[in-house]
Amino acid sequence: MTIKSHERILMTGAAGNLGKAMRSRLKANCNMLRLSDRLAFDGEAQDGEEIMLADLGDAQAVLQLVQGVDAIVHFGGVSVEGPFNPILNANIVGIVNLYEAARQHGVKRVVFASSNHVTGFYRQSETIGVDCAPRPDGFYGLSKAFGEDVARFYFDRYGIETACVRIGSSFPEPRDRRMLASWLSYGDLYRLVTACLTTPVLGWSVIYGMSDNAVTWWDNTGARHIGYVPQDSSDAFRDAVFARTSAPDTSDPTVQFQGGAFVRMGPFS
Ligand code: 15L
Repeated sequence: MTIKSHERILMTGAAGNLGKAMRSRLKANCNMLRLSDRLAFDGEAQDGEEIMLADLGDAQAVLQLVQGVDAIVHFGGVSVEGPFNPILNANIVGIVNLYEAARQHGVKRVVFASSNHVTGFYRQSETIGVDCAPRPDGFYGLSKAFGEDVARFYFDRYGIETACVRIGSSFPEPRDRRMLASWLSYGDLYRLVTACLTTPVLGWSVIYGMSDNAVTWWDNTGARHIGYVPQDSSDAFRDAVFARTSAPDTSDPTVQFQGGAFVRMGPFS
C-alpha cells in the first residue's frame, strides 16, 4: 500500500492539538499539505506545506480554501462542549460550508473528526457498535452528529466518501481512568487517518478512534473495510493511572456514562 495517496490534502484545525500532532506525519501522505485554522498559528510553512487561514463559518473563505485539494482531513471547529453559538458557526454552518465547497470543487474524500460525544449518553457498562443510534451528550456532540448526517447526505447525493471518525481521547497519554477505555495514541490516530485516506472503497463510514485498549466500550467490527489496525494500547499506563487517581464514585453520571465530564456540562444560558 502506498501511503502517498493524494496530491494535495487540506488539513483544517492545524493549530489544535490533533492538527499539531498530525502536521509532520501527514506530509508523507501527499505532495502538498494545505494547513488551515481560523487564526494565524505558530510556524511558517515548511517544505511540502502551504498555509491558508479561514473561518469555517465563512462560506466564501471555505470555498477558496478547498479549491485545488483532492482530499480533506477535517479537524477544525470547536472541539469541546460549550455555549451553542460558537458551535453553531464552526461546527454546524462550518460543516455545510465545507461539504458545499467539496461538492463544487469535486473533492471526493473526507476524513471527518467526529467524536465519541455523539454517543456520550451510552453507559460505560455497554459496548456499542458503529451502527448504534446517536445519543449526544451536549451541543458539541449534537453538532458532530449533525456533521455525520451532512456527510451521509453528501455521499448519498453526490458520492463524496467520508470516514466519520468518532475520536475517543487523543492525547500523548491517558489522563484518567476513563481514558484507559477511550484513549487513542497519536501514532494510532495517524494510522487511522491513513487507512481512511487509502482504503479503496470508503463509502460513508463510522469508526471509533481508539487504540487497542483492553477495556473498551466500542466495537469497530462494522468498519473492518477501512483496514485500521491499532498498534498502541492504554494498558501500559494502567497501573500508573490507577496509582494517581482515586476510586470512582459509581453514582456520579460522569462515571456512569461514556461521555465522562461532558455529560454534566451546561446549561450555558
Ligand atoms: C473530544 O471530543 C474532545 O475534543 C477532547 O478534548 C476530549 O475531551 C475527548 O473528546 C474525550 O472524550 O476525552
